[in-house]
Amino acid sequence: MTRMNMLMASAAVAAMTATIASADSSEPIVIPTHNWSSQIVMSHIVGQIFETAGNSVEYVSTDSQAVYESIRLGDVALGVEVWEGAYGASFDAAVAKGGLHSVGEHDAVTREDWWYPMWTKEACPGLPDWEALNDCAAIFATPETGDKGRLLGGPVDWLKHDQERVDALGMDFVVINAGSAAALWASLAAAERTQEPIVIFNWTPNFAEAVWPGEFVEFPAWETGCDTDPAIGPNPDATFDCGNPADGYLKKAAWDGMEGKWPTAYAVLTNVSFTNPQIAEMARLVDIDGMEPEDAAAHWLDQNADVWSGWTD
Ligand code: TMO
Repeated sequence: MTRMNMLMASAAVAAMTATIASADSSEPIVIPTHNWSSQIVMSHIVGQIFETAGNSVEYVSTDSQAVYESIRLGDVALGVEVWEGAYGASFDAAVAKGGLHSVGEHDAVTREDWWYPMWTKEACPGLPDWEALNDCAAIFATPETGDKGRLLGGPVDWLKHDQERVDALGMDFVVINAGSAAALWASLAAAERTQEPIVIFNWTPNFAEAVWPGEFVEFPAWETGCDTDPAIGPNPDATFDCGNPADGYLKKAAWDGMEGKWPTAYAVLTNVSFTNPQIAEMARLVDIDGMEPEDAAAHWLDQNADVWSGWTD
């Protein structure tokens, strides 16, 4: 590039930043983060893209169910990972009250459910069928669960209704909630050392599938209303007698006031769409490589300019 061209290019960038800054409010866009790695990294990726467009951004750690009320009220501006299985019900309830809306789905297809690493199948060959799992309940027993099997569930705020499912399907399992996602991976790594059977709550996209090959337990298939209507699912008297959606959505959510206040950032958010491998990579950078989420986000943006540069046009 000649020196003249370079001067012209930087002048164009300065003019563009100025235009954006005047279109959007200078107040920070508040982005909520939750307790699993891909969501935190993705929040920082989206926030750092906003910053390249001249916006200012703040992050606030937020309960992953209560957040939909926070978005609805405009306390936070948006949400980047609305998983159908975990948050579909809270999202829908907030939409019905008014104040937030979907700004489209990611390309990614999601699943969240009971899952086991492959070595578990040797001790319980009828897997992945849930009735076969239940027949093997005793091999999953721990001191905490007596002669019943343990499901190591996620943190309670993910609200997976696992104990309701155990009760609805008459399973010989007890749900123990892990305190954090990191506790799930630590238990899985410990079980791997002794090749002990283990069943945990897991999800995809996630880094774990690359580290520990495994399978989801196949429960009676999810049908809309299984969580609200006892008539749906095999037990006519109970809700939650089914698995989570096997091909769930991953949505983005925005406060209804976001478009008026930060039109440029809002337009970017509508364009954002990540794939399963991209989201698994975000989790891996933190959970395996040990990066801080904001550094992982900067690294990802640096390596994937071709993916996101079009979103800011
Ligand atoms: C919502 N989650 C990905 C933790 O299952």
